[in-house]
Amino acid sequence: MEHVLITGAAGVIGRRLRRSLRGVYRSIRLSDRVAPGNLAAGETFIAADLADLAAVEQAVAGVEGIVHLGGISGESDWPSILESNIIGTYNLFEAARRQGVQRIVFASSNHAVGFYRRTRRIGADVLPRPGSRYGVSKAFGESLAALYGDKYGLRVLCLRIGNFGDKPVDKRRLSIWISPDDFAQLVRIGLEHPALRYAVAYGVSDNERSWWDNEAAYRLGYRPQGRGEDYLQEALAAEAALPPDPVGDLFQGGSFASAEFAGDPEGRGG
Ligand code: 15L
Repeated sequence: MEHVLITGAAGVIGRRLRRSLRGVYRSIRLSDRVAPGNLAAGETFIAADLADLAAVEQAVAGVEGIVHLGGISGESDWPSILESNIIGTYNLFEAARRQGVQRIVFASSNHAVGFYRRTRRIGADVLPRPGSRYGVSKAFGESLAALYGDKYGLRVLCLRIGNFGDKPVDKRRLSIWISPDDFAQLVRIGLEHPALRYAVAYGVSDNERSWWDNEAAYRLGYRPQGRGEDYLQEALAAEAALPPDPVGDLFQGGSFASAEFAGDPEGRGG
């Protein structure tokens, strides 16, 4: 693995990942709609709108691996999700197939399973239970990844990312937080692990309160170093300042699941 493309490189995760991967691969191509101002040695930039298949094909040409972070990273209206996360993700996989790219790390999200209850401990093999239109688009991406893996032989790791950042910022994030270093470790597994074909794993650090059985990642050698509980007091203090969200508190997806929620939560969710 020498030539890698990061889509959505100007976003929060993309900016940190660039730092983590510096010097790891010979060349890193960045794509987004806007250029980052500070290209490092070994980095190049190509503008690409994910909705434009021809532009995406140009962006992926010549790389062996892609980290697909591009698209909308939160809830939005359906036309926007459709364009960026459904059509955009299709374009990315189809362009990769046409250009002979070997591997894709797909940034899925915990919101693909956001309507599981917090009382459940779930593995990566549960049925999708999205808590938002955004979550539906991530479940779609995981299905597309399976199709391109099984039919065309792409090697794909789908990461159901929890919450990426330096530390967990509230109570829910104590369960789902992932550190930038642990995330980079998972990305490298996706780009390099010789036995990887198609897998779904959780993008989460070693959190005591995790709701997820991340055996799929451990089997691939993932050894997370971050521990959400190290930030317990700060996270609980931040939680105290948040408005109450009794429905969100029931479900793993939190406010993504409770937004627009109609009716009684009794008997709802997985
Ligand atoms: C996500 O998928 C989002 O991209 C991120 O912004 C956070 O909101 C995160 O989930 C979360 O669940 O905290």
